[in-house]
Amino acid sequence: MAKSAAPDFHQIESLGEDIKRYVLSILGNDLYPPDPFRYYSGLAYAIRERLIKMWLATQASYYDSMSKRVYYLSMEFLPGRFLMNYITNMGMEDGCRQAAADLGFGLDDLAEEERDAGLGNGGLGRLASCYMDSMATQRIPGYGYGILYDYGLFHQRIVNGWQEEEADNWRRHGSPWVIDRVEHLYEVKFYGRSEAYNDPQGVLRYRWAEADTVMAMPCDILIPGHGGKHVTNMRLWAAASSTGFSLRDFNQGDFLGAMQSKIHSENISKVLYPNDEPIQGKELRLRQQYFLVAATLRDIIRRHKKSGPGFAEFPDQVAIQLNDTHPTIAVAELMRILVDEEFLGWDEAWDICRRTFAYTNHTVLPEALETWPADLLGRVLPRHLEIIAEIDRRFLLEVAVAHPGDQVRQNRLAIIDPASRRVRMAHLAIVGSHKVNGVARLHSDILREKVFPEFDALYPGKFTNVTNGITPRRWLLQANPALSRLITSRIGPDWTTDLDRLAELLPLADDPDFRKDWRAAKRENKKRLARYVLRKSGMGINPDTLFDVQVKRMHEYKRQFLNVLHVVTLYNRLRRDPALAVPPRTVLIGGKAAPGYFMAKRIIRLITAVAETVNADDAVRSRLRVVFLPNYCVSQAEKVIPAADLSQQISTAGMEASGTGNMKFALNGALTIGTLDGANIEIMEAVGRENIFIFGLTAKEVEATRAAGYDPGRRVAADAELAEALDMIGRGYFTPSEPDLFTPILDNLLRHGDYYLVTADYRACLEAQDAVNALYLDPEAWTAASIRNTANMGFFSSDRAVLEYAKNIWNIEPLGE
Ligand code: 26R
Repeated sequence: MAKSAAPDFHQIESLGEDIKRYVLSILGNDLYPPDPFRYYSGLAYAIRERLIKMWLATQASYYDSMSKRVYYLSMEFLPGRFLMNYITNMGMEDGCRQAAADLGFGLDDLAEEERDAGLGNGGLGRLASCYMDSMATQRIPGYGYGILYDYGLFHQRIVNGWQEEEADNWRRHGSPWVIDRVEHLYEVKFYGRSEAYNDPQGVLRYRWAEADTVMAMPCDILIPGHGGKHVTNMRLWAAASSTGFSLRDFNQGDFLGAMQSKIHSENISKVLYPNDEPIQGKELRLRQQYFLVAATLRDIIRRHKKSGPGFAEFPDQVAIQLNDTHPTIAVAELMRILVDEEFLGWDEAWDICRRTFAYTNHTVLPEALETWPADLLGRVLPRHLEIIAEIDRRFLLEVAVAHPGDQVRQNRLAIIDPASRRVRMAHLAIVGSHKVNGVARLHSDILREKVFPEFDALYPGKFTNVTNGITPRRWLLQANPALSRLITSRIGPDWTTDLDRLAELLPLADDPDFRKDWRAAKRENKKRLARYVLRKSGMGINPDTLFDVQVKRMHEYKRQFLNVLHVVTLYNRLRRDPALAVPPRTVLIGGKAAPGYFMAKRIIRLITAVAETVNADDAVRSRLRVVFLPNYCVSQAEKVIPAADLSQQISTAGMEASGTGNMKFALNGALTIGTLDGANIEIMEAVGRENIFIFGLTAKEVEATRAAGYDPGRRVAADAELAEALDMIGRGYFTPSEPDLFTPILDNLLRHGDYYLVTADYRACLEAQDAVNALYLDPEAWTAASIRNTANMGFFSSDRAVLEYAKNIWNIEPLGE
């Protein structure tokens, strides 16, 4: 059975005919004139058909092996485009190229027709998608579970220098990758009340009465592993009204009123919340979270029951990973099902729960730790609030045993904060799981030592670390064909599933011919990006300049502002000394700001303003250019990252949990300029201190600096270049018609204590940039360092990461061949 997915599923010969058939029959379109979008869709359906056959074989092998499975619960997935990923993972690239050419198209042009699936905000969602790829490739039996939002993350446009948001109606022109399973609907309840009753034996029980119901429809997206031997399923739920509309209201003549409840239900999967900071008390968000959890647990339990064993064996068959606290209501939901519906005793149910769940934390920003007002939670999910209160009561008894009489500690650890009456989702997740992990070593240390030390003391061994990883298939093999070809020509193809093999490139760093080829690959990628920038923004950039890139969500802690201060300083230096011995530079910055994040939007405006001024200044034109890349997303990252020389990873130390962009850049041979934060530390250890530009305060120093009462004013007064740059921004040098535009940014820095310590790290950042310039002026040395970066990135494969989860957290063995 394991040999089920043999290559004959791929059926390359009939591909061209299949594409035409799909254009005609499924899409109902003429073959002429040959429209690229139609042919992209035709190709997609042809691939989909082949994939479904493989998937059915994979499912059969799961059932045969009776293996334990992992369920990765996430409110966000960020897969990007599918077509090329399917094609490369299934080994169909040559066949597809030929078929496309026979129809008069380039395969890459067809691939450009696809819209990104942007069902996530950033790092957390993209990580989930990398893990799907690795689970499929490493044959770890599992599923991703999430929500099929009608609208993904908004599309960003830049209008007069400002961000504007546009709805991302990503499925408008069809989505060949989504398989609607209309026949498998579940009911999900909301509202109503919890009702006590006596069962026939006279035992007191509870049930959920007078609830509203919403239907959850599963939609599957198949994820093929590399080599095409295994396919993982990502099941995303779409909401549908349970009744269509209320017939009673309709009969009484209230048509709109009748439609109202239908709309209310279907709103649940309407839109992804575009925030990467707290969503305060939004009922719809809570309903989304419960919708995901309730439908998913029903599906898991259905599958468990079908396979035979009872609930005592549940944790031996099922591992559930909570991707941040967003799906944590699952702890209460599983308890509800086991106690209220399956009639297990509390202690037995609780034991099952804890052995089933594990929780990954992705942020230490205090404002991002999720809490829900108990009132709101109790109104939407009445029985769950009771269950959480009971979990809390029993947990606090445990605390009281460990620390008798320490009421203050009990209040600090309580799941329901007695002062604010808010439910602390992280506490519920910690108490309800057997493992809690951070996503980089520093982050996991901070969780244990600073954020949750009392939980760590209470539950020794529960806290652990799994440093994030990225999939080498999408982020090197697919995104960077030039470099992939070169690597494969020297060390063979096995690095794609065994990334440590890249270390075999190390000796080649000393080979001048290899370095020349390496530079040629980078140059090809830079030209590709230059063409893209020209197409999208009409602006020409020069591939023979240093490409200095910062792409990520806009956030104060990520310090795009520090990047701007470097740009302004470099600008000033070049104006003063046009012969300055620095390499010409193109600074590329991209990222979306949460629509309500005032300061992040101002920083975008500052970047576009600086870009306008610098790019219009003939005195520096050929030495410095600044580009804001609109609408940063996965498909754009695939073009930007392989073209970067320098990767900016400059968050305030202690604040970026891990970062994954940092890994993608280094894997593609960019050198990092960064702080000792998140996974940067581990990247430095891997690539070597001499192949990375590290600067700035450490996490411990950040803490001490803040504790000592940092005074940005003194720092600015002592640094003429810093003072000059701030002065220019503050006085409207870059926006003469609106001189006060950036006062709020400056106030944050100079009047409100510079919480993110931009001024504290400024000088160190500039010195690091001096070192960048010096090395770049020596192309041979730069290239050798670039090769050493790629060669040492094996550890950061998501294959390694999911295998760690499987071994240390899920207790799951990968399936054999
Ligand atoms: C509560 C809710 C509004 C919310 C808060 C924070 C929603 C989303 C977030 C974003 C967080 C959880 C996130 O994306 N964190 C990122 O996770 C990446 C993957 O682990 C890390 O690499 C990255 O450092 C971290 O910021």
